[in-house]
Amino acid sequence: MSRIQSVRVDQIYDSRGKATIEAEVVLESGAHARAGAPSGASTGAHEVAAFPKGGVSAALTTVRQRLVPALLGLDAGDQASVDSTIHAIDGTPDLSQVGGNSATALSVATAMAFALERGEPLWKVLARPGVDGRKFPAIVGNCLNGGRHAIGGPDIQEFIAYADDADPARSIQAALRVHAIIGEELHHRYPTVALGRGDEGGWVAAIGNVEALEFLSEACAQTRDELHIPVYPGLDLAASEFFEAGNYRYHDRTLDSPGQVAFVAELVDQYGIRYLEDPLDEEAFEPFAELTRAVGSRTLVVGDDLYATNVSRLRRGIDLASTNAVLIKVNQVGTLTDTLRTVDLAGSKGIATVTSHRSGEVPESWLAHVAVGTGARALKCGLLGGERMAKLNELLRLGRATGGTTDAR
Ligand code: 2PG
Ligand code: MG
Repeated sequence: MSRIQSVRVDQIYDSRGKATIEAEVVLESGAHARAGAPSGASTGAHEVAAFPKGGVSAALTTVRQRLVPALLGLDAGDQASVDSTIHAIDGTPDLSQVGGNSATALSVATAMAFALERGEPLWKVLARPGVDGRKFPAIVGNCLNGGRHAIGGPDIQEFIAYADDADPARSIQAALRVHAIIGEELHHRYPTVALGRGDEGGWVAAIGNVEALEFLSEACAQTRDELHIPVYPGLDLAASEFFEAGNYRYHDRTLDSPGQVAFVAELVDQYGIRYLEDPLDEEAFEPFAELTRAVGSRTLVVGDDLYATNVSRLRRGIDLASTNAVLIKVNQVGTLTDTLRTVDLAGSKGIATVTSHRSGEVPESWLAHVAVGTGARALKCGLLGGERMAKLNELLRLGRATGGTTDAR
């Protein structure tokens, strides 16, 4: 038994300079690991509370006084009982006493300590049936930012390079190339205008949605020609952020729900989009289903705020055929056990999973292991900045360690 000997939680900062939580778990064997939790900006209404009222300091007090004593002596190899202890001590449906970020940091640090004790990589401890570590996710690489992640940019939150090579090294290379070409082209077209980068490393420019899509699709086409790697345009609209009183409000147009479905379906066909996240409001299960019926054979239709990694919301989406994919963010739901429950439901119903970072991240690499261990269809973790590179570089290492993939796409 891998008994937990001590647990420490502390405040650290995320990539936006906002306070978050880190946990360290030490086992009786001496094995120990640390994990930090990320934070979102465009958070879904159905996510657990990242922190209790009172923020990080209130979370630290509650965890230290009430949760840590309950975790001592538990078996780190029994993730389900560690995670159910977190829920039992919290006692609320949305983890609003200890906070989802404390839950994530504690849950992941426990799994990491256990993996270290066993001398195994984290992905193996998390591995779902049939996962052998030789199948790698496509890369969802954020190239241009808008919405809440970039003041002054387009309404759409993320313009994405979806790089879908079986070899993660090639996918990463292609996504980075698309990012670089967009930077060069923006500079070329607007030589005297200042260019910035958003929260996730994508470019920020004062351009509209359609112009941004044109930059993106041209950069993908050029990269395909140069490198012969399958890379195509993708979007995360984060549509709940501009959905007001039944309408989708863009800077230049207002669309009702059928109008939004038609507009997005047209974009998919016009630009050859293969990755489409949150094109509709987080309560729009039926309109999502309409859109998936229209374009789901040509693109992943991914629910992020729609599901919030929550198993019962995903069940509803499956019943209504709302999407063909689900975004997986550990701290949207709290613990690894909650996360794996959602992953397993998706797997049993043929719904693809996309393992995702948050816009405020920590410079850690465990997310790459969650992606590989859960057999994710894609890993979304941004492209530039140390906190994003930590995950991409870990995926490269995992690719090398297992000798790469044998599967063709
Ligand atoms: C999203 C994420 C990450 P946030 O909407 O998918 O890209 O953003 O972490 O702000 O919710
Ligand atoms: Mg999203």
